[in-house]
Amino acid sequence: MRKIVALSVAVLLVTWLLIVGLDAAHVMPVEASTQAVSVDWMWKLMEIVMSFLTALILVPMFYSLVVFRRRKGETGEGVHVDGNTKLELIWTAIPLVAVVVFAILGGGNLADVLRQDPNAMVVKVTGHQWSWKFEYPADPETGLTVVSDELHLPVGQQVLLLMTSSDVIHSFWVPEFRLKQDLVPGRFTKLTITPSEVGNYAVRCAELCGTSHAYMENPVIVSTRDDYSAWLSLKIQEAKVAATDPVGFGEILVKQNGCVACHSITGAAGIGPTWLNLFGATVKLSDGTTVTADQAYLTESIKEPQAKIVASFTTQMPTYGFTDDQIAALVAYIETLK
Ligand code: HEC
Ligand SMILES: [Cu+2]
Repeated sequence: MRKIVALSVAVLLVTWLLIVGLDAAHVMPVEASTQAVSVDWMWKLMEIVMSFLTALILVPMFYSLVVFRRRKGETGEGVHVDGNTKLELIWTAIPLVAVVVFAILGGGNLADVLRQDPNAMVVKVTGHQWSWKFEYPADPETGLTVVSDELHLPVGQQVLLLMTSSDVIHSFWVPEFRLKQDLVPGRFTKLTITPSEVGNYAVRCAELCGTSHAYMENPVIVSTRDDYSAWLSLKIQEAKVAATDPVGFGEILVKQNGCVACHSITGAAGIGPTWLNLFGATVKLSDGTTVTADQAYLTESIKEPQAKIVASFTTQMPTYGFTDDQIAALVAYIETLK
C-alpha cells in the first residue's frame, strides 16, 4: 500500500512537471483569432491528459527498473504472471471513455471553429507557385477590386476566405490563427477567421508544392478598423490610377503578383533574369538562338513562359492568367526600366 501511494504521488508530480515544462517551452505562438481560443482550450486539455499518460508509463517503468532489478547473487526466474481480467477491463474501459469524450469535445470544438457569421467579409485567396494573392470585396462606389499579395484584415470582423489554387495543392496556414486549410485547383475551399489581436503575422504554405515551397510566405496584417479602411482606400486610389496609366498599372501588377521575388529591377541576379535594360536587348535562349526583347517577345514570355527559355535559366516562371490589358501594362512597365 505504501508503494502504491508513493507511486501515485510520483506520477502526479511528474505530470505536473511535464505540464509546467511544456508551458515554459511556449510551443504555441500568440492567440490571434477567436477560433484560436477554442483550439487552444482543446490543446490544453490534451496536454494535461498526455502528460498524465506519459507519467503513468514512465514512472512505474523507472520505478520497476530500480526496485525490481536483479540483485547480486540472485539467479532464479521471476514470478510468472498470467493475465489479470480486472486490470485488462480497466485499461480498456478508461481509454475507451477518454476517446469518446475527446471525440464529443472535438466535434463541438470543430463546430465552433467553422461557425460562419452571415456578415463575414469575403476575401478570395489564390495560391500559385510560389506566392499568395488576395482579392478584396469590390468598392461599392467605383466597382474597382483591390488585389494584393498581402492579407490585410480588420480586427474583430469575421473574414471568410474563399480559396483556390491556379496550379498545385497549397495550404493556407497562419500559426497565430491556429487554422489550416488546403487550396485545391478547380474548386473552392473555405476558412473562417475572426482576428482578435492587432499585429503582423505571415501566411505560410503548409503543403509541399515545388522547389520554392519554403519561400511561399506572405504578410498578414491585422489592424484596427480605421487603419484597415485607410489601407483599402489607398489601394482603391491605386486601382484608379491603374485604370488610366498602363505603366503605373504594370508596376502595381508586378507588386501584386510577386514577380520581384525572381526578377530584380536593379540588375541583380535572381531566379529569373533582371529586368534592368531588358527592353530592346538581345536575349540568348537555351536552344542557342537569340531574340530581341521587343514587345512581342515580352508579351509571349509572360503569356506562355515555357515557349522560349532564356539561356542559363530554368523553367521556373509560373503561368499567370493575365488579361491582354494586364500583359500590355506589364510590358509597358518593363520598357521603362533603363
Ligand atoms: C518563380 C520565379 C518567377 C516569377 C515569380 C516570375 N518569373 Fe518571370 N521568369 C522566371 C525565369 C526563371 C525566367 C527565365 C526562363 C524563361 O525564359 O522562362 C523568366 C523569364 C521572364 C521573362 C523573359 C525575360 C528575359 O530576360 O527574356 C519575362 C518578361 C518575365 N519572366 C516576366 C515575369 C512577370 C511579368 C512576372 C510576374 C507577373 C514574372 N515573370 C514572375 C522566373 C519567374
Ligand atoms: Cu504552396
